[in-house]
Amino acid sequence: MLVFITGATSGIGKSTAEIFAKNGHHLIITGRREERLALLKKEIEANYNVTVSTLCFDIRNRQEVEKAISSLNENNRAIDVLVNNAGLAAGLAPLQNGEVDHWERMIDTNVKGLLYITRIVSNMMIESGKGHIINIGSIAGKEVYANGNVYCATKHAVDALNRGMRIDLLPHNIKVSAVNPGMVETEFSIVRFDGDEDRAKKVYMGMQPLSPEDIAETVYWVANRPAHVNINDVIIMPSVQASATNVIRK
Ligand code: NDP
Ligand code: 8X3
Repeated sequence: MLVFITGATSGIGKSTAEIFAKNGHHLIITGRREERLALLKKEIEANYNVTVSTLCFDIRNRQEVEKAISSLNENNRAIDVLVNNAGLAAGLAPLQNGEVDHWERMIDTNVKGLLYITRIVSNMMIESGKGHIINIGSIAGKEVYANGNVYCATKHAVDALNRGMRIDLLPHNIKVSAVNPGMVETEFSIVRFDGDEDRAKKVYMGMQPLSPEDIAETVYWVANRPAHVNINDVIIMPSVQASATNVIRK
């Protein structure tokens, strides 16, 4: 298979790239941090018998997205699986105090960026007559929590788009699935708190969060069901987390 993963420079996207490569699948990996993309390509190609293409772009910039994907050569155009993973939370504040810049960053990345990619790649899949899109949503797309307002809204949008694109792409033999995690320890909270690593650490204090590998294994499993089976939606949580805000800590 040829697997296109957005946001593969860290966290869930990076682990997803690793598990697909380990199982012999070729990759297209994307992100803004070019050195990390180059390093991951080097590591994967040294360890596994697969090819890795890197595309460095900001998913919020529609022209950059179009230019990057149109640069793919013929061998890299028959994409079997798209993992729409790139995304972020910025800030955790009551709506009335929220920073508009944070809102725009989340909406432009999590919703508009996902749409730009999906518009182009779904048409490539239609041309090849098959495909599978796996959207990384969140528990924040299933419920809302205090101060989560705009991040939750973007992930609710991903949830709606997941269902909408499944209907629209049904006649084209393209499966659409979502994996919605609870707390996963990645760079997510560091990004959310604008680089404040101490505050980010406290998010996972006294509890065992999911690892990015846990999510990658689930994405891999979803992508490898038989042709006649589609997994519509998965919610995956740490065992000590029952909802976005119900967490048992030691
Ligand atoms: P990380 O911060 O570790 O990874 C985020 C990835 O998204 C990076 O590779 C980053 O690449 C990429 N990305 C962010 N903004 C852009 C952009 N503008 N253009 C291109 N790429 C971008 O976080 P996670 O691995 O945790 O997050 C991955 C997904 O999982 C997100 O959609 C997140 O909402 C979701 N999620 C995370 C949970 C968690 O608790 N961690 C729980 C539920 C869902 P770069 O910076 O190089 O551009
Ligand atoms: C990330 C999970 O609960 O921090 O999507 O919003 S949460």
